[in-house]
Amino acid sequence: MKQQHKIVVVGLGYIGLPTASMLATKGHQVLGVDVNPKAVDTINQGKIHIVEPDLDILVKSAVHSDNLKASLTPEAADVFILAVPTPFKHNDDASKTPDISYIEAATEAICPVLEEGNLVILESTSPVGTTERIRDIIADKRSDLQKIYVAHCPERVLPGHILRELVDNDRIVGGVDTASAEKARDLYKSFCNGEIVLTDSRTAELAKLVENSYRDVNIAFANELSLVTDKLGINVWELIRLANRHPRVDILSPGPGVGGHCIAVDPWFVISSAPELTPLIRTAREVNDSKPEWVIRKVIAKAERFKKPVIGCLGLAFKANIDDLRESPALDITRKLIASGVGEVKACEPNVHGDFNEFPLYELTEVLRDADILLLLVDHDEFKLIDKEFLKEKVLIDTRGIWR
Ligand code: SAJ
Repeated sequence: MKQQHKIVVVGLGYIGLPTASMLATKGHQVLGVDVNPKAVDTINQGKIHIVEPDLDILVKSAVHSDNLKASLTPEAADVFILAVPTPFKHNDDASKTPDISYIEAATEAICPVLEEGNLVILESTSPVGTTERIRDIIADKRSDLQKIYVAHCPERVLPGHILRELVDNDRIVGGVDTASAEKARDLYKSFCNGEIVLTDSRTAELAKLVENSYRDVNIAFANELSLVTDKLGINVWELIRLANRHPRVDILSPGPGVGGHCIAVDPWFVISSAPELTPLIRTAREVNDSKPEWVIRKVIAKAERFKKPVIGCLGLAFKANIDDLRESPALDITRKLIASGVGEVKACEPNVHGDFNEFPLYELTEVLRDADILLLLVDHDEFKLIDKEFLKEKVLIDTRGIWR
């Protein structure tokens, strides 16, 4: 029979909640801990406070099985999983230094309930050395304990596909020692079908950061190409499609910029650990961060021929078919176009209902009817299905290449 554990998951966000629910449905006794009383209440009712396909069903079944409960404070357990945010130190901090204070606070919060032989796993994306920092905090606060196992198992799931990727992706497990990595591997085996690969904690931390930096650098290459092709009057999508026919070329897609809470953030954790050695990663960040301004300039140039054009902004989310507006270049561009007064902006975001009240949102049909300029910002399925008849006689700026 498989060993069932008592597990505390600290942080019930996009990673912690799916992981907690998955472990609970595999028979472990899971206590989810969060500082947000509203999230705790919602989960205890078997409901969810974030949007992710099928997560509602998983949480409901986990709570109804009595294997998942949520609380504001941790209790004694066999395993502790930390899945709390790692933002920048200050939002306006030009040096973009990672802030691991949530991880330190979560570690301190579990210290009083730790028992001999417990396993502590860090899932949050973290700068190199954070897992060792957790080990050191515990050693300092609980010098009475002989052995606590500590490992890093970075999450690698794609928003919108979290539940599938949680089960199917390979996992990297990095221990502060071999025994810690092996213990963590045995836990992940209970729900992960992917291969579980063991390493040390520092390599695991950097591997996660490097995965997202790799993607950022490759998107920056595509975004840079989109500027060059624009200048030369060449269609970037056609160009990439042709170049990608080479067996060893696989260029990603340009867009209005890079959003979300991972790809636009994690490269800075690599840069801040070795600023003098990372000009490529830094430049890629700068290329991607400058793309929204380029799009805005494009719209303003097109608007010149009108008196007061209606500018239809299609999509606000940071990528297709989700409702997540965090660090979204589409939202940033729309906001700045409204502030610029260059025209009347009518924005449409089919995945956002109710809670958004920063500016009015319009139905797609109304935007298509009224817009002089149509700015496609997100490749949502709804926009791919627009009848080409509606696009005739409009000025089109398609940042995602879906109307080519
Ligand atoms: N984007 C482009 N062009 C592309 C691909 C993406 O402009 O060709 C843009 C998207 O529109 C979006 C941003 O990049 O604004 C990021 O989107 P994404 O789909 O590349 O990634 P995320 O942020 O949703 O999730 C990433 C994933 N990392 C990798 O694919 C290496 C995911 O596996 C990680 O778990 C997640 O970051 C995370 O939490 O770190």
